[in-house]
Amino acid sequence: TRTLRFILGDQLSRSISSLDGLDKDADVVLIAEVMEEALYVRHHKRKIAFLFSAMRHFAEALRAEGVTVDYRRLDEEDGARDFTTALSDAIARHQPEQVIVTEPGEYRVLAMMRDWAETMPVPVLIREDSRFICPPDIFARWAERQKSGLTMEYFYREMRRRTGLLMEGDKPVGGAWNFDAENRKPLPARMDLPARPAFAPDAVSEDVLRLVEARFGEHFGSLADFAYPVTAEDAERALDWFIENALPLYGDYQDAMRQGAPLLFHSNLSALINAGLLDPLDCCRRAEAAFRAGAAPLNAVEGFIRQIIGWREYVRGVYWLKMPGYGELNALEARRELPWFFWSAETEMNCLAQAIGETRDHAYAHHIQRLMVIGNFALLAGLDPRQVQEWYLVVYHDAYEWVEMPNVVGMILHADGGYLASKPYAASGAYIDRMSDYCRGCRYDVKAKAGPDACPFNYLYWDFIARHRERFARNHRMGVVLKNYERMSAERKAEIESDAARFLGALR
Ligand code: FAD
Ligand code: DLZ
Ligand code: SF4
Repeated sequence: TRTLRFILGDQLSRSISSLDGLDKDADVVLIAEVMEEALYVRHHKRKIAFLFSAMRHFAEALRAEGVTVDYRRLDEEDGARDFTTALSDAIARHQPEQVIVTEPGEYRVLAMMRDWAETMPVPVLIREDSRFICPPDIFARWAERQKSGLTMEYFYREMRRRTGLLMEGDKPVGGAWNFDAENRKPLPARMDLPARPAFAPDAVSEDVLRLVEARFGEHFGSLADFAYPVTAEDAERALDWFIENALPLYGDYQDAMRQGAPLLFHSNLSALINAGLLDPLDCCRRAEAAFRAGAAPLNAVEGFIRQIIGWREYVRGVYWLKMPGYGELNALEARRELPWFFWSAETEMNCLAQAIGETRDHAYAHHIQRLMVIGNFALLAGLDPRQVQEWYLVVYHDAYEWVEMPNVVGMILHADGGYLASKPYAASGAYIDRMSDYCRGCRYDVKAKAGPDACPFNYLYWDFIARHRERFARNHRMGVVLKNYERMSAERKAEIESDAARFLGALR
């Protein structure tokens, strides 16, 4: 063997940099199911099943090409405990001259890889992950130039220029960079949603589903009706389906929520992109082509592209810039334990019960559920950032630390003091009522401001503002809200405080 190429579970792309220069006659590709990766947090069953099945299918596809693959299964006799053992076993078996890996999505694993370079008997080369548009050092240089703090929008414009997506020369197509103002419509009650394609499990997936139920049966979540793509071909079909059927209305209803319909017009491609079954830039080019062909409007296509080359790249940049240490931040000194209903979905707050129940059933919730329902609650209730991070890393099938952590620490909890997003995404019940039909089925009254029947978001919002008013006084984007609070009567302020204390005191 000349080169041993180690591919991790979220690097399942034929064009991954660790496969560049592959010599089919001499090299071996190592892929390993290992207990430590399934247990460092107790991932949702669906996430483990998706990854193991995708890994097995990827190995098959490489073999079909004539590549030698050393595939370590979790359930074999001498299965490897962790990445390090899997690699040293494979070095002993294949006696390679060198090992090549692609940089991972987590600082924890990067530290492991750097260790390998020291401790393994052959050189270990770590290559850049070329699936991302903005390498960490370019992001760091951009961030350094931003003298008054980071703004995603400016970063996004750089990425538009860098990729040429939706550009005419150096100008944005349509004369504006951003059409977000058009992308906040509530869903009309009678609006039909497009039926989704299902990807029924094949024999490989059935095997994996049995393995996951047997080994990780106690983990959060359901495996019922598993129908997510696990091959690059099926991922491509899911992308085709999205571009044709959901993209045209993706923009309009991007922020809408409807009970019983977690997907709406969302792509549900995140787990496929993050694991390597789809290329992010390719997804954007496909969306752009639909716009150029007149098959999807600009607000939808721009919105979709912004999520991918804007937000997705931006959060990754912040992650690598701020690690290690980003996960420990707690600017708002939030210390409350995660309530049990995050695992049981049993709460009388209907919006939360729906979003958490869908998360349990599908390992998915769309962005506004994650941000403005669950995230908003975590922020207002002052939940411990470490526990909230772990929850988000466990429950979503697209969750890896590089993307989960900045979304939790920076976007929802403001635990980084406003580094990633200058203003906390806090909202009262009125926002959820406007954007969803959840409140109709809720035991709380979204219109009531105080007392045991009032929507808890209503007083938790003001209690949150009150608790942090000194800090927020320094944030000009919070000026109007603070003024509204200061104008309240002393009785009203006391009522907010006691409603919040009663509610929070009863959380278990
Ligand atoms: P669509 O709405 O169809 O969006 C298209 C694509 O844009 C997504 O597939 C995703 O790749 C990308 N994207 C959109 N928003 C973001 C964002 N804020 N950050 C990064 N990428 C984005 N996304 C993850 O992939 N993994 C996570 O672990 C994750 N954790 C999150 C935690 C919180 C608290 C919040 C608020 C958001 C999180 N997101 C995460 C971002 C976003 O919610 C999901 O990417 C999205 O819901 C996935 O569904 P979709 O593919 O249907 O998205
Ligand atoms: C999430 C995950 C799980 C559950 N299992 C494995 C595994 O057995 N083998 C593997 O290579 N990768 C797995 N992964 C994905 C890794 O955790 C991921 O590659 C690292 O966290 C780096 O992002
Ligand atoms: Fe959620 Fe409040 Fe509406 Fe109930 S009333 S669904 S708690 S926003």
